[in-house]
Parts: sequence; C-alpha cells; structure tokens
Amino acid sequence: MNKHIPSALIAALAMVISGCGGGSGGGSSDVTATDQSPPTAINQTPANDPGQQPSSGESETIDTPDSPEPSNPVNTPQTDPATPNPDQPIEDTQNSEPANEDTQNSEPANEDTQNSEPANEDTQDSEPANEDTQDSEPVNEDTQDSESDEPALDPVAEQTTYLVTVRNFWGVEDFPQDFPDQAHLSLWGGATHNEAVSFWSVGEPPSRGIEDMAEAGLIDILLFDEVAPAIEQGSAGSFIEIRLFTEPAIDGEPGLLEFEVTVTRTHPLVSMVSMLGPSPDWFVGVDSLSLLGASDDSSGAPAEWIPTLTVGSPLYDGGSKSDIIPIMGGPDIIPPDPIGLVAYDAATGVYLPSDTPQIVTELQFTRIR
Ligand SMILES: [Ca+2]
Repeated sequence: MNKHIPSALIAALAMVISGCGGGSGGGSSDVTATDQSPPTAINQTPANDPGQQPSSGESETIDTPDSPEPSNPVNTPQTDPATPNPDQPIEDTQNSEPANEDTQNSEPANEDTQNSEPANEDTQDSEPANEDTQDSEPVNEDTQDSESDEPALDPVAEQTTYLVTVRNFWGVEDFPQDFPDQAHLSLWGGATHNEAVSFWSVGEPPSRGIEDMAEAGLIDILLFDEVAPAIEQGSAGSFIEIRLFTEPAIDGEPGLLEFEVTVTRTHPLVSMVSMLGPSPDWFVGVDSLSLLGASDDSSGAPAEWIPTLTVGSPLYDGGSKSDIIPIMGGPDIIPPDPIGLVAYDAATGVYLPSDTPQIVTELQFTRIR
C-alpha cells in the first residue's frame, strides 16, 4: 500500500495515529479501557442469566435443566467438593466438577471471581479502567457519567437487580476448634419467590434438598426437585444458582463473593443457602428475606425496593447429622431433627448447639439496577 500513498500522507497519518495514541501508554490505556468496559457489562449479564431474571425464565429453565436433570445426578456426586474427600483442596475440587465448569463457562464473571478474589478483582479492574480513562479520555468519563446516572432507580420498579456481597467470617482465629485447611462456603442454591412457598425454616426438618446441601454442599436436589416445581407453580420466580466457593476469613479479612440476584414485585423474597465446608450438616443462608419494603396501607402507596440491606447469617445445623465438629460425614439422624443453630463457644473451645445466633457470614444486598 505504501507505494500508492504519498510519503507526506503517510507521515501525516503517522502523526494522527501517534496523536490519537496520546503519547506514552496512551494507546495501551485506550485498549485497556475499551476491553474492560465491555467485560463489566458481560459480567453483569452472565451473573443474571444463571437464574435470576424471571423474565428470562425460559432460558434459565433451559440452562438449569441441562445440567441438573436426571442424567446429571452423576455430576452431582462428583460435584460434591467436600463429601468424598475433605482433604481435597478447594481448587482441585472445583476443577474436577464438570457441572460447575459448565455453569462457569457461561459465566465469565464467576470464573474471574473464583480464580482469585472476585469481588476485589472486579471492583479493582473496573476502577483502574475508569481512572485511566478519566486522565486522558472523555470516553471514560461518559462511561462514568452513565454509571453515576444509574443510581436513579425506580423505587417501585416491577423488577430490580441486587448485587449480593457475601462476607465469610468463619476463620481459624475465631473458630479454632479443628479448623480445616480447606475451609470454605460451598455452592449457593436457592430461589426468588413469594410467600406461597418456603424452602427451609429454623424449627422445621430439612427437605431432601436442604439436607443434601447442608451435608454435601450440593444444590441440585434443592434446585431441580424443589425450586423447579415451585417455579412451575408460580410461587418461585427464578433459580439462585451460584456454583462458586467462598474463602474463609484470613488474617481478619472475611472471604468474599459477589453475585447478582434479580427479584420482581411478584417474587420479592430471597431464600438461599450454602454449606459451611467441611462440616457435618452446617450451613448459612437466608430464609424468605424480602427485598421489598413494607407497604403503606394507609396511603395505598406501593412498597418500595430496599436500596441496601445487610443481614447476618448464623451457623445453622441441618439436623441430619449428629457430630458437632467441623468435619464432613458422621452419624445420621433419621429422621432428621428440626433445623437449629450451632455456635462456637469460646469459653469451652468447642461447638455447641445454641439458641443464640452466632453470625458467621454476612450477606449485603445492594440495589444496582
Ligand atoms: Ca447436626
């Protein structure tokens, strides 16, 4: 091509190009900013797809069924991170989980999160991009502006999405008894739903799905034998299916996990659970947590979405295993006892059944769109 283009024009083009580059690192920062901004959108979308958006219920159903269907039970046992071999490192377990991988493949955001510290990375990545952009290019500012505009969310929207930030305080410093090397919170399973259905409650015996989750960290029975029928009946709106582990607290810093949940006015409640791993049948989670505020009956005004809600989860005892140390397995309780509480007693240095909730995990719901 050079032969057909006057050298002066080439020089001019070169100047233009270098000028656009913005000097040292300008070109690369442009690229970086461009690359990163799309990822953000991608991350958010995938996080939703997994099972939050009722509007996309069909796709969710399709995705979910693919892995969990009867044929998948095979995956389930394999998926079980902690059951077969508590000594197995978390990472190895995840990698060997076909079901998880499939899910993850469709969820770029989740993969990033898993590999290292998701919450931190996502936040950090997007921030640096913005900063670079700000320094030189208006393009970035536009991006920011649009983001800052988003906060104007309709308080009575039909549907809204929350960023869920899980903070896991379970760590060797505060829970020294037999604290396992591979400590983690396992997969999160649950649903968005309404008052017509409950998937678990303290004082009630665990369902098969809850028992499997609490004992083995698996969520397929819960999702496909319990949530799926509820969705068909209309009492549940969507699956909550997060096939990611959360690290324990380390050096005073809680393990972090972030994902999104989309709720609707017809299904504003969230129930989701995750096994404390390894443990006999202990788990954390929320039961029928409403993200919709109380309605004002006197004025007749519609209830508004809660902007930010933080709830602590105590350590729940699933009632189906009798051991009370953080080790997988142990004797079964048949039929299972009602779901209760267990707490680490610092005075005696052991876990004990408890009537007092001891918060081990915090879930923060922040409305983002
Ligand atoms: Ca138990």
